[in-house]
Amino acid sequence: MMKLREQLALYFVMGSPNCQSVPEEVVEEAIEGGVTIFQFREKGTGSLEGEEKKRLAKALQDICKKHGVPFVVNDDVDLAIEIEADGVHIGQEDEQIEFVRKKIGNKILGVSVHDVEEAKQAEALGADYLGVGPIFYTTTKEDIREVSGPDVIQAIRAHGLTLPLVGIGGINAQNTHEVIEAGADGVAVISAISLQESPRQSAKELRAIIDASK
Ligand code: 3NM
Repeated sequence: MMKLREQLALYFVMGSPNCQSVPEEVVEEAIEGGVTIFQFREKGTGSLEGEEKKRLAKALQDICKKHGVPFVVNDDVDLAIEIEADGVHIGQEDEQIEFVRKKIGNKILGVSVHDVEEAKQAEALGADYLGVGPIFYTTTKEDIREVSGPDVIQAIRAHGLTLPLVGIGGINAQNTHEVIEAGADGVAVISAISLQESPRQSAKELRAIIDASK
């Protein structure tokens, strides 16, 4: 199996509110284009709940399984355990890292961080990878922190943190190379794939840039 660091190259994050067409089709196309890991993030206006949310999660998980792409659930630790997802991604405001680790055992545990201190703490508490952001301005998420630019990734690396990490927030085909060159193992994107005319073509383009920037 590929190492997590390699699997993080092109991290597609998405839920039904992020799609203009059928979510299953968006994910399938994105993976065919070159997405290497997927996060189900069912949040925001019009997001599904309960059984509907679970149904979509399982459908997207099946697509990921078919292609051998890890399937990660955002925030909802109980759902991740119930459907046997490959991992969980949590923010600073969600359940504590240690507590979640106890619940999920050796599943992948990703943690959102915004600066060097949070990165150090997440590593010490046993995160498997970090999502660092917002690197650039984005309107996809409402409650974002201050935009940091790729410099925060450079700073995290300069402090000796070697944990696999991806940048997130406003990343697209124009600025992906800056994120990789700053020291990220990959980029996490929503709209640069989900809202494009061809998720397949957009993923393919991003993947080529990432591979060329390493
Ligand atoms: N987390 P887009 S920014 C889900 O800063 C998320 O932690 C962020 O969407 C953070 O690729 C963000 O469309 C939104 O900008 C990413």
